[in-house]
Amino acid sequence: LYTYFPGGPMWPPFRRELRYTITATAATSIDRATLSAVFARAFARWSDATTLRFAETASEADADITIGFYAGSHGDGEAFDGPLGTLAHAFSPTDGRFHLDAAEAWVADGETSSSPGAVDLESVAVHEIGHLLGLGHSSVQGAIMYPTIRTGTRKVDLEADDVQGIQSMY
Ligand code: TQI
Ligand code: CA
Ligand code: ZN
Ligand code: ZN
Repeated sequence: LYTYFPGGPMWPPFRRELRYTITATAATSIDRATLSAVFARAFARWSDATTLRFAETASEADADITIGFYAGSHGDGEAFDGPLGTLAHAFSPTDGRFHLDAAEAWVADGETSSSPGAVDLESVAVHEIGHLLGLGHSSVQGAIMYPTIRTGTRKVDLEADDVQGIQSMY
């Protein structure tokens, strides 16, 4: 079953259109257009299941959600750890920070990869967006919010459990 963050934080009902910006891309070799496309697909998984809408904005001042790649310690007390281990983290509503470990071998083309340590960016993005919206981890194996994923695999489709969880909020 799905869970919420302690206290059940969520985006309030008058905020159903959330804007995100992709900043701090210097630490990744993935090009800008590819990043825009991957995150747009990842957000669409959740907007398709809810009344939420997401739009990319170039202006950080306008953004509810800020996405960036960082290596090692990056100022929030949650240092990244190099290849594998922690891949990314996202803060609960309505913080909006979503950070990715620049040291991962991110796969951003939607293909699965057999190279050791490859991590599918879209799969991680779909999971972290669940956290940004207020979901914790699920006990249902196969759910997007289940707390493990095998490296080199792609898991981007919401399961019934993810849909029930998010629809209980939005
Ligand atoms: N990052 C953890 C995660 O997002 C961070 C974390 C640990 C966390 N405990 C938490 C976040 C409790 C919220 C609540 O789960 S991670 C996966 C998965 C990670 C893990 O880098 O380990 C994915 C990031 F689920 F596959 F294991 C993305 Cl998809
Ligand atoms: Ca890492
Ligand atoms: Zn961080
Ligand atoms: Zn998680």
